[in-house]
Amino acid sequence: MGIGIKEQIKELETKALKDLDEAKDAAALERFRITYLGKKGLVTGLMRTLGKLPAAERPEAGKQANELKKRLAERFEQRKKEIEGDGAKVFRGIDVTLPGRKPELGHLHPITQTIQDICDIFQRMGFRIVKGPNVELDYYNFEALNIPKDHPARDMQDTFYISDKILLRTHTSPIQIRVMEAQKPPVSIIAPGKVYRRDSDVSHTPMFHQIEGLLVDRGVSFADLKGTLVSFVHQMFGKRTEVRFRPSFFPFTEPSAEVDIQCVLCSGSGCRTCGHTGWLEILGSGMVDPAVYGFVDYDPEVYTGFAFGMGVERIAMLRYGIDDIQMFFKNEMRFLRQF
Ligand code: 2U9
Repeated sequence: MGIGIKEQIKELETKALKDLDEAKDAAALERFRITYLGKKGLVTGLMRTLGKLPAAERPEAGKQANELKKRLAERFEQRKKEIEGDGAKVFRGIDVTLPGRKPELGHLHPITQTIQDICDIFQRMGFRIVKGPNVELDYYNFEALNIPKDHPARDMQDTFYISDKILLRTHTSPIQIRVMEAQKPPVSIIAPGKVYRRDSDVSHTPMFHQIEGLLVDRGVSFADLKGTLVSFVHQMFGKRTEVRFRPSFFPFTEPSAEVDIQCVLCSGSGCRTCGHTGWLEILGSGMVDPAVYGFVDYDPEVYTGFAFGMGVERIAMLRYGIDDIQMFFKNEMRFLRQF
């Protein structure tokens, strides 16, 4: 096959593809078709010249010319679709006017939202947020909190022990002990975090979240505890919510009180959620037991303080009207999308 014909084919193809790329509308496209692919077009013209080649070169040259015609015809059809598809909006087969795929916007988990809202309230009252290790020493989790060796909470049945002296914290109270060990009063802190207990049924999960608070200074009284917690309840559940303090017992506080609010569902008239009492327990509290001060070297004759603790899942369940705690941990999108 003569070098001449091969080069002619190549040259024709280069020029044709350039013209095709430059064709921007149907009229330019039609001009292209007539110029190159029409009966009197350049490709047909080239094919006619093949007959003049020596017989031995004709088959290969014919094959190449046919392939050129096929390639140009294909590219022509593609370009036609691009231009005709949707006016000038289609570019290389992609309709650029179609609406894009909307990225799914996530949001915070309802438990995280509740933790943030509770912490915000106490932060505005001057409490500082502190964190601590989930894997704790028995000393910080029990001993320093005045929970004696034979206390039922220490039972293997209730606590996840890692070794004799190491465990998964069962409450966030060890955080407060660590802070008191490190600094002298005044102390006013909020300790949010995960806690672990060997419990699992409709109302218990082996891991849940707690928020505890501690305030220690000179002259802190039970009235300060009441004022702080009533203010919290009013900010969290609305300022018309009734609050009541009920005597209770915790090893680390004396005296102790549990805090109830008027049932958020029946407004106090009695329903299944409040056990027909009209009241819902939402947190525990009390004045820090002087025995605890002994462990952190605070003088109980000089300092007094109050502490409180609440389960975040319980608050979130009341707030959103959820009756199964397990829902928070299933990662079901239909559930989570509602918050
Ligand atoms: C120090 C001293 C005292 C924290 C307190 C409670 C009462 C309480 C429970 C609520 C529901 C735990 O999640 S729950 O099961 N907590 O009732 N917590 S007083 O008292 C402290 C903490 C640290 C140094």
